Amino acid sequence: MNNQQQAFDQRIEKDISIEPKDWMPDAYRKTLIRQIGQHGHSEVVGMLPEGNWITRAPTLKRKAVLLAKVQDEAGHALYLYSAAETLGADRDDMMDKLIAGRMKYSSIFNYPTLTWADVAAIGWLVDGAAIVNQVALCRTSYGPYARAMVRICKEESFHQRQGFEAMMQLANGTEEQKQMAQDAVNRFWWPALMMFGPSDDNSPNSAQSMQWKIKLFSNDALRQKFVDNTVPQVLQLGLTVPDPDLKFNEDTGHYEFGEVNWNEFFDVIAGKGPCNHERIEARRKAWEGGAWVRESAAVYAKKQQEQQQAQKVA
Ligand code: FAQ
Repeated sequence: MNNQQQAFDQRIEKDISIEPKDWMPDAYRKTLIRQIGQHGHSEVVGMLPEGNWITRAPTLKRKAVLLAKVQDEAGHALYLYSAAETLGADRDDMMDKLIAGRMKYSSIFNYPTLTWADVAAIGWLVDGAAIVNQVALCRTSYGPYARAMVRICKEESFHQRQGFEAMMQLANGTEEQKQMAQDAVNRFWWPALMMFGPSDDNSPNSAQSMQWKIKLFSNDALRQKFVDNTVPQVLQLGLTVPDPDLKFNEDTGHYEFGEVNWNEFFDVIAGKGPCNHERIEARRKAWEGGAWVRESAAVYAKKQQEQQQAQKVA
């Protein structure tokens, strides 16, 4: 084993973060670019299902909150793409791969938001699941990713709370509103559980990512944590979890739950979910339509640089 590899292994062992200029194995770099890039894409594509409701939010207050939330998600993508760039990734290349279907984004954003209650469910359940995963990533071994996560988690917890509050209002509203809330839970419960990825015995990247401390907990461990956190919230709202096998195990202190529909999960990540085509099409249009903005910004930045250099010479 060479000295560089040894130094890297020791840092991982001692929980000392790996920084952009440190030597790292190529496969570690590649795994991080894959995960951070996909995470960034999830934030960007994740703006679409909720963004769809900005013009139809039921009150001015809800509209303002939703606008802020959707903008936060764009900011999260910027932190993440920047973190991926510190590893040598190229943003345009990542975008091209997303649009060509060669880079993934979270399965959850391939489901439609049929009613306002779905927007509340996304805030509460989807951001809730994202937090469980991301709190763990605050201690991930790559420094820029860990630091991005700290900032992102602060905003995600506001998102989760506003979603729960919006859901609470519906659950305590008219019979029709309560039914809307229940329908949204029925639609989003299982897809939220799928966000944690395939089960541990079917997760090809987990073993190596855990050895490198990119992932600190397994997919199943985080899924269990989410279920344990969230079932009491569903019950508090007076709603039910759409899982006939759900039961609390007094001995373990955990909820036992039914089998996720893994066929559905693998279909969705293979591009065959209800909204995959629509989501990628929306991203393609935005990327192509925004080309002139990127070109203008690049020309402006170059001019600024030239001016600064000219001032230095003078
Ligand atoms: N969807 O071997 P594993 C958010 C893929 S942020 C799609 O277990 P890994 C904020 C996986 O990439 C949500 N694909 O993989 C928000 C791999 O494929 P590949 C995003 C999935 O990486 C809220 C293959 O399956 N969060 O929601 C999914 O070790 C509201 C085998 O899987 C993150 O990205 C999935 N659910 O573990 C925004 C967190 N699961 O690449 C707007 C960071 C797995 O080999 C509104 N990422 N795959 O072709 C992670 O923690 C990990 O990447 C996992 C997957 C846990 C997602």
